[in-house]
Amino acid sequence: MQDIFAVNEGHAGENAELFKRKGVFVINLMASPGAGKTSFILGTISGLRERYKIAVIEGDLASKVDSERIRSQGVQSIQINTGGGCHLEANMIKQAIKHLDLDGIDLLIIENVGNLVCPADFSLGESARVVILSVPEGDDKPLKYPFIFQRCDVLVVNKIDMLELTDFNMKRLEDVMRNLNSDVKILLLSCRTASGLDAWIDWVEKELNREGDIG
Ligand SMILES: Nc1nc2c(ncn2[C@@H]2O[C@H](COP(=O)(O)OP(=O)(O)O)[C@@H](O)[C@H]2O)c(=O)[nH]1
Ligand SMILES: [Mg+2]
Repeated sequence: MQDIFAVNEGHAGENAELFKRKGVFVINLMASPGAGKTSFILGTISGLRERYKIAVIEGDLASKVDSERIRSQGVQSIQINTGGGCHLEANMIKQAIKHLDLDGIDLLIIENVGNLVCPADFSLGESARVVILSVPEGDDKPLKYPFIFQRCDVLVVNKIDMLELTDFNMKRLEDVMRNLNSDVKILLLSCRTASGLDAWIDWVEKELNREGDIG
């Protein structure tokens, strides 16, 4: 396992260097199946597409359903099928980005394979790690799958339109998260109603401008 991680870190470091050189801000988006990753990417596209050039890499075990959803919005999307693999690895991203003109891209969003376990261990060379937890999954998931929640920059709590249908306890979630990851930014969102989308768009835009300053 240590060899596998070391090889992955090597590729991730090379990806990160390339992204930095080309001025691309890269989000590694992780969550369970059905938490709303693709819906979230579509919302992000609608909020930023007029000011920034966006591309998407979709990771799934099989099918090209999600990349077709993205392409239907006129945004470039590359599908990676892992053929059963439960996470993306940096080398897969390295191959996929050969098909992108990074010079023309400001923001690259990578939808990782739906899974709260394995993606946490494999850096892709991203600038930020964003995890989505959706309300129907329950507020206890950070307790049960701590690693992915410990290592994220932003936690998006999606499907807040469903809060009243469940016993999801936001205070309990926030308390657990402060213990696991005191620096995390928590954003509440409904991809269905777009409530909370502005705060997310503001966060990304600040990061994009910061990248521009450095680059
Ligand atoms: N009620 C509600 N449903 C949502 C929300 N976001 C996504 N969904 C639904 O959840 C399902 C899974 O969404 P999808 O974006 O495909 O999730 P993914 O598997 O994580 O990419 C779809 O039926 C979406 O319409 C939300 O904020 N509220
Ligand atoms: Mg999806």
